[in-house]
Amino acid sequence: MDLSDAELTAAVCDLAIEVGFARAEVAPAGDPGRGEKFDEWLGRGWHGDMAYMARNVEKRKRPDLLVPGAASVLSLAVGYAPGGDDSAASGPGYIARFARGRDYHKVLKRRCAELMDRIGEIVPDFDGRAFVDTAPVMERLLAAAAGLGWIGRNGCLIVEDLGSYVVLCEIISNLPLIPGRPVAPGCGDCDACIRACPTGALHDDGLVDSRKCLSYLTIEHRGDATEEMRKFNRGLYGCDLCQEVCPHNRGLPPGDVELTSSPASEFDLDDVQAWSADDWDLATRGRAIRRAKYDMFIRNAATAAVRLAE
Ligand code: B12
Ligand code: SF4
Ligand code: SF4
Repeated sequence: MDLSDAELTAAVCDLAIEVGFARAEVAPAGDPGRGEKFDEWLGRGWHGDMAYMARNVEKRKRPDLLVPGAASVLSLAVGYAPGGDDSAASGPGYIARFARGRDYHKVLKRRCAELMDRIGEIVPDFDGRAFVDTAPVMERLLAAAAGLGWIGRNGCLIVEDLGSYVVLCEIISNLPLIPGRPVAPGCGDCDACIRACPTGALHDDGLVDSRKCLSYLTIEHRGDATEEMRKFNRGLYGCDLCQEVCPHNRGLPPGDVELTSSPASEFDLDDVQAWSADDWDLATRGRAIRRAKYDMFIRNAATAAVRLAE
C-alpha cells in the first residue's frame, strides 16, 4: 500500500483504537526536551532505592538511542477510571486503582503485539519495539510531547475525558509518523493535589520525592515501614490521593474492562496479616500487585490497619 506520511499516521492511530487503546498520538524519536527535569530529580536523590532509574539515562531521554534507526514514537493510553460511585474506594487496605484489574503490563503488551502485526500487514518493512512501563523510556514526557495529554501538578499525565487514570505504553519504530502537538496544561491556579498529599512528597514543580511517596513506599521500598508509612499509610498497594482530588478525574466514564475488574478493597487487613507465603502467591498471581513481595504486603497491611483503629 502506498500511503503518504499523513495517511500512514491516521491509519496507524485508527488501528491502535481498533486493538483496544483509548488514545494514540505520535512523538518525535529524537530529544523530546525537558530531560533536565529528570536530571534534577535524580540529582536530588528522589529516585530512592530505584537504582535502575539512574541507569541508561541518555537512552531514557532519547528513544532513537534506545532503538537505533527509530523515526517515531507511538504513545498509547488505556483508561482505568472506576466509574460510578467511587467514594469508598480509599478506605484502609485499599489497592490503588491502576492495579485493581488484570496486570496492565500483560494487557498492554498483548495489545501492542496485535497492533504491530496489523501494522506489518500494511507496511512490510515495519520494524518496531513495544515498551510498557519497565524500560528506560520517559513515558509521561513522550505522551505530553505527543499531545496525548498534559502533565498536572500531581506529576501525572492528564488526558481529556480519561483524566489521569490512564496507563501508558509506546511503540518505537522506523515509521515516519507525523508528531502531534502538545496541549496546554489545565491546572490553572488549583493546588488540590499538593494539599492532599499527606507526606509532602509532591512538590509544586511537578516532581515527586519517591522516598516520601506512599506509592513508592508500598510498592518499591523493601525493609521496615518508614515514618511516613507508620503515620499515613492506608493502602495495601499504591496511593491515589493526589489523583482522587483532581477535578479532571470527576465524572469520568468507566475505564477499560480488563483493568477495572476487581473490587476496590478485596482483602481484609486481618486476613492479609495472617497470610502465609502460599496465600500471598495465590492472591497475587497474574496481577500487577505481585510487585509487592510477601513481606511487603504484611508490612503494608500492618501500617494500614493502624488507620482502622484511629
Ligand atoms: C519511577 C516511577 C514511579 C515512582 C516516581 C514517580 C514520579 N512522579 O517520578 C513512584 C514509585 C513514586 C511512582 C508512583 C506512581 N506511578 Co509511576 N512510574 C514510574 C516510572 C517507572 C518512571 C517515572 C519517571 O521517570 N520519574 C521521574 C520523573 C522526573 O519523570 P516523569 O514523572 O516522567 O516526569 C517528566 C514529565 O513530567 C516531564 N514534564 C513535566 N512537565 C512537562 C511539560 C511538557 C510540555 C513536557 C513535554 C514534559 C513535561 O518532565 C519530567 C522529567 O523529564 C514510570 C514509567 C516510565 N518508564 O516512564 C511510571 C508511571 C509514571 N507511573 C504511573 C502510575 C500509574 C503511578 C501511580 C499513579 C501509581 C499509584 N496509584 O500508586 C503513582 C503516581 C505518583 C505520582 N504522583 O507521580 C504511570 C503514570 C500514568 C500517568 N497518568 O501519568 C506510569 C507512566 C507507568 C505506566 N506505564 O503507565 N511511579
Ligand atoms: S501518590 Fe500519595 S504519597 Fe505519592 S505524591 Fe501522590 S498523594 Fe503523595
Ligand atoms: S488537582 Fe488541580 S493542580 Fe493537581 S493536577 Fe489536578 S488540576 Fe492540576
